[in-house]
Amino acid sequence: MSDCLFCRIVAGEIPAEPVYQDEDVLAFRDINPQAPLHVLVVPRRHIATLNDLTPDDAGVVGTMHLAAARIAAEHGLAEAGYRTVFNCNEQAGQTVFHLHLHVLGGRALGWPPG
Ligand code: D5M
Repeated sequence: MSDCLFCRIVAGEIPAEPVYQDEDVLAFRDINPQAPLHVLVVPRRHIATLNDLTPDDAGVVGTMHLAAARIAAEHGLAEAGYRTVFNCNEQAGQTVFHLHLHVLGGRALGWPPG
């Protein structure tokens, strides 16, 4: 989708700071970090929200989580802990409608989220 921000990052049309990539996903630093580590893991293929997943997407969603754990470990956070978050639609605060998994860590994170 040419008008999707994260599709354009995946295509290299908009710069981002990549931290991991494979054939199915790209991970890059959030432009407005909420923690010392704040990375977004996105599928290369456009999927708007969690509601739009189909059983065929189970593999890529698994890959997104494996990437998150790998990124956290590479940043020394496996033992200390970190958080992964999908925001889905307006009340959860989703602002970019291309599925993305937030990976947050490097500080104590409050619960419940606001
Ligand atoms: O999260 C959307 C996230 O996307 C939010 O944390 C900011 C981030 N964002 C927006 N534009 C960019 C660019 N250009 N690079 C990196 N990160 C970006 P949501 O869950 O939809 O609220």
